[in-house]
Amino acid sequence: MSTTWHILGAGSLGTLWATRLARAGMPVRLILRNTERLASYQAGPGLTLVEHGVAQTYPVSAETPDTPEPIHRLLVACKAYDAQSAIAQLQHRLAPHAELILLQNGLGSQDAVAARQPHAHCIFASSTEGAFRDGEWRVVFAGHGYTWLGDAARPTAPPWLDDLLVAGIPHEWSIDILTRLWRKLALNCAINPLTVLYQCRNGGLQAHPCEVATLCAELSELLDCCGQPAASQDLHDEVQRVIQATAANFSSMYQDVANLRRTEISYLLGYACQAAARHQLPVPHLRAVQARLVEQLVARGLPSD
Ligand code: NAD
Ligand code: KPL
Repeated sequence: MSTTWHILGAGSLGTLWATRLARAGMPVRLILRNTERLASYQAGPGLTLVEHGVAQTYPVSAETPDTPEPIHRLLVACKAYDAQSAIAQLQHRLAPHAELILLQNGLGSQDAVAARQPHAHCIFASSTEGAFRDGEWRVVFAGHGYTWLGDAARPTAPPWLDDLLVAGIPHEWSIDILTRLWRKLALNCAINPLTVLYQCRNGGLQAHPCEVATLCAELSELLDCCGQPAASQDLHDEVQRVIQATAANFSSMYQDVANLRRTEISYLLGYACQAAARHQLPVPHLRAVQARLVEQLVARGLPSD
């Protein structure tokens, strides 16, 4: 019997993973916040995945953090700002050397988790898949993509990647996962905040080429300073390509703000500005964008961290 996939966070990405793993016959258990959420879930037929317009429901098992069984493999699918406290709730259940697969975007939350869980085996992930919830316990698979997984401390791929293969989850083991996470952070820092400030789709940034170029120049210098030269290579070109390729889309940060949801600013622009401060690198444009973004968030009554 293969190891159970415990999934912490039954939101967009957590449901996308849970349904595909369950569909492939893997043992999956969702960990919901409390008995109220568990009762709400158990009152329905399970988790629904909408793919290519077709909805399929899977009766995935669920539990609360208080369930006594030990956890050997935990897919952490919470937002970056919730990851650490959500895992801490499960501290007593984590088996020695449990595997924690961290799906959070940006940087900062992964190190915070790893520092609190020195005996766990933390695997970092960076995903270009896209999903959103269109109802309670329902998720729409909106953008097919790839998930890179890696462990900066261990270059060897774990055998359970076969589960992902069987489940049809496109993935690759990456020996330079930090480079991937930094690169994605830089792309997100160059695009997402400006889409909030200009209230536009990604393509709207084509009207602000100088601002995009200046942010890319500062981000490239920062990546070099942080020992990430591969992540800084041709950053501006890639940012322009992404803006063009996703011109009709609203960035994830734009969508969070539009839906009055907390953003992951601290793990993107906040992390970049803190890293620059550590290296005494002046990044005046990144800081100015951060300040303008914080102002916008506060004006809308959203947390600024
Ligand atoms: P989400 O808000 O849809 O889901 C997070 C879930 O975690 C929510 O259901 C929330 O209730 C749950 N949660 C929070 N604290 C919890 C706790 N203590 N116990 C149990 N559940 C808890 O978020 P998402 O869109 O799935 O994003 C998750 C992460 O993946 C983010 O870092 C995001 O940036 C990243 N990501 C998302 C996508 C996407 O398309 N949605 C794509 C790439 C990366
Ligand atoms: O990842 C993105 C997001 O919206 O979060 C893109 C499309 C790359 C824009 O930064």
